[in-house]
Amino acid sequence: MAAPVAAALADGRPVVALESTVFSRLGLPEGAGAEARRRADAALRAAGAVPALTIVLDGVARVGVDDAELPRVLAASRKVADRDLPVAVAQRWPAAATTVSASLALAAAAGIGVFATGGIGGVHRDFAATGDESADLAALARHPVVTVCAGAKSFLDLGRTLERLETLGVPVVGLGTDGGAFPGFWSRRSGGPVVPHDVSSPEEVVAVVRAARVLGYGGGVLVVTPVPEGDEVPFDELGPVVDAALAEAAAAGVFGGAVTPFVLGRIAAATGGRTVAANVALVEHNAAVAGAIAAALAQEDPNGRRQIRT
Ligand code: PSU
Ligand code: MN
Repeated sequence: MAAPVAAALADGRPVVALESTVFSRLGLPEGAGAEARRRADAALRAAGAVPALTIVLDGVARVGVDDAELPRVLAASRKVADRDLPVAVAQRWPAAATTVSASLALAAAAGIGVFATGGIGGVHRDFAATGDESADLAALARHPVVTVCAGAKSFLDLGRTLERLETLGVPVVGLGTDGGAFPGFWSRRSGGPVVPHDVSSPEEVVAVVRAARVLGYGGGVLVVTPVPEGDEVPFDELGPVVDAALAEAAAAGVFGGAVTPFVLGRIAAATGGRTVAANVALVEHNAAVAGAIAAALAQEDPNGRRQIRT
């Protein structure tokens, strides 16, 4: 664990974990990843929270990196989900970017109660044929961490993703949603699915977390908040672009963990980079929201991290 993260946790000050896949070439084009990381970092610090970026470097699972190590984070070309972590460590992988599921595992192990990402993985549209469902969903249910995201990526089956979260028992709350619409990652709405519950403030998220603990629920809470209005790419416009990208992935025989990076890249190219700008803006916004939640948690209890874990 990085020294500033350990010190903040020991003092009960707010800490927010970040994944690294979204900032790496697997999530965003070069330059945009660096900008997203910088803006997320600044948003967290403005909220009074210490950022804890997770990654595997030289076979060590890291929670928090220093600036000198950032180029290695951004250049990581391999991604690790939670089940890959033991292999990455045992085989001493040089640089492996964490997904949401791996980040949640590391955040929980470190005692960090809040995590920010862009969009979570979910149930893929071709699930019936491939069985492809992101490990992110099970990890959300397993670890006692609040995850802040802009929904799930809209090339997924969002209805089924929400159904799985219900089955897994993960509370899902919307903050600042567009009339209760489930956010569509690059878009504020996603054309149908609604968020199970809305909350009105970070403090209300903390109240949900506290109630969950009192009721004996040991898993995570998912907070969905839409991309800021001026930064979205409207859902109607994205529909055909997403369909074409998925068809290309199928035609190219892309499968497994390679699907998400491939499809993200095709959609970025087809929108002339507008989804990239939206992605950077929503990551920054999610970090600001996560920072506010972590600050509210720490204020409620000087040992905020323990409060969410017990
Ligand atoms: N959100 C983004 N960009 C990304 C991802 C999320 O804005 O690249 C990554 C996350 O790391 C997420 C992963 O956990 O995609 C899901 O991949 P898969 O579908 O293979 O589980
Ligand atoms: Mn998958």
